[in-house]
Amino acid sequence: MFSIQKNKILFNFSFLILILMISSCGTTSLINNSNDVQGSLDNIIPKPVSVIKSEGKFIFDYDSDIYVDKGNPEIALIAQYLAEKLKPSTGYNIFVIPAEKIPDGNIYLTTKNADQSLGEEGYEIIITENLLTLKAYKPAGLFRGVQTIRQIFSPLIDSRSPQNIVWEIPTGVIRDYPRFEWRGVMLDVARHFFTVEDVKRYIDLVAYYKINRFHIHLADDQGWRILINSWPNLAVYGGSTEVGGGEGGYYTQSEYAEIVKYASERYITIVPEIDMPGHTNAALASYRELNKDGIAPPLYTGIQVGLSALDVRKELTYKFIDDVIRELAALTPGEYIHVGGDEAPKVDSADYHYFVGRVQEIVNSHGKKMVGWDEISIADLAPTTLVQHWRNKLIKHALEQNVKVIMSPCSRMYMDMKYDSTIHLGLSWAGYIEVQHGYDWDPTAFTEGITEENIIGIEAPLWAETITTIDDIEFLAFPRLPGYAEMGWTPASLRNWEEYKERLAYHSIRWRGMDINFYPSKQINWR
Ligand code: TNX
Repeated sequence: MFSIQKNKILFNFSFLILILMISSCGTTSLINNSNDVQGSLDNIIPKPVSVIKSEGKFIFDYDSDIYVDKGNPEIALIAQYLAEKLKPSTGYNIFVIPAEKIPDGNIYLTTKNADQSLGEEGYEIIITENLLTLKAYKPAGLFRGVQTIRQIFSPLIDSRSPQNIVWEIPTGVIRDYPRFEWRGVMLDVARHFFTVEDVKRYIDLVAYYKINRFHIHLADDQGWRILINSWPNLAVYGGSTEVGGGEGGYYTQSEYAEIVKYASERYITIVPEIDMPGHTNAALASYRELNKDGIAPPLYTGIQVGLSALDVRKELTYKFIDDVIRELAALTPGEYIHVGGDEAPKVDSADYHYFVGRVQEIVNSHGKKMVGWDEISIADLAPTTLVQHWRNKLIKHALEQNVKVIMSPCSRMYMDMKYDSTIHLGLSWAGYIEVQHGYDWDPTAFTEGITEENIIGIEAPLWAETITTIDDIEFLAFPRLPGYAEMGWTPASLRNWEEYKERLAYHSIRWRGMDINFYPSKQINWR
């Protein structure tokens, strides 16, 4: 312990000189107004359930560390994540120290004596002049609380180079927990392929806003993106292109496992989707025996929908689905597998009904619960099945069956819709979605018949017909995504556009620090 502290002093001494040398350039480029450097309890997104401010200040300085409960490696990992987030901008060497007695001047993460009513993801932050304590009943709650800690520091905390400021935070108490259990984003890696690094970056960015589900759309007409050992051509051939004819790509099973692990370290559950019976051209092109007429179609690189369908009356189709779901289920610790089910005009309704029933049985037989888009509502659904609601028509059949709904209405939540007509990226078939239009509504007052108790949560999809890089992902997700995250987390009574847009404005300082390519909407007075 002594040598650690000594190293730290040496390290910080040299760092101090470095900071003095570069301090003037670091800070000024990120902020336009010197007041914006302050730490604050006022600009947290999603807005917490309760924030009580008091008069004092807690200072995190060069000899501050992060303390954790002894004998709890899971908490130590969460603390390490926080330390890594705080190191670049503070320039401090921050240690994670398990201990029973916590010295003043530090951050302390604990599950001891936590209030059970905080639930799986709730947390409390108690900031005194001496200590910043984050308490949660479960580690997931600590992880969510860590995002709040990041956000109550000066917005300069998110920059990647040392900033020469005093890292002070106002004292107070925050008590917080989510409104909905499911707070998701979806990324389409089928229309264009995104690398493991891109996906991890997006996961890390959404974690900042307390998102806890990452739905990954792994197969569509234009590409199959996950290697299935029992049907290797799906990925090797079916993954060899993308919209516009680029080279596409796919994840090996170990790459997929790496994504799952990266997400789980952020308390985010991966929900994989294999879309069927429509949206299956890549599979049909890879195995001619899956086609009704036994003839494989060519690969497809356009953006039309509704062109393909599995042969739902052929037994081999179900052998194929069983193999795919079995391999995917084995790689996926989360409870849910998404089977798409959208836009299958080539399958008549009797056949479609039969198909969804068979697929649901297969998913359940591998120990998973099924999710599908609105269209699956017309089939007989198991009580554990979820329907993802993207447009109006069919959801009433799901409500009659009492299954839970994930809200993703396209006219408000599709992040692939353009902000307005001037935007080069995105589509507009469901309308334009400016930042306010995305934020200023409530999921329980949107579709007739859907009330709070029907809803398990919300999810913001990002389809990838027009996007090809992580910069593009960021441009469509920011600044809309934080608004959806707040809709999923914060009680409806605390959400208000006029107040939200001020908080959002401050986050642009954070985004510049993190190098996020965001859309500078004119609806917001950016900082
Ligand atoms: C509709 S939403 C689709 C997708 C497209 C998207 C483009 C849904 C279930 N199906 O196949 O990519 O529109 O916005």
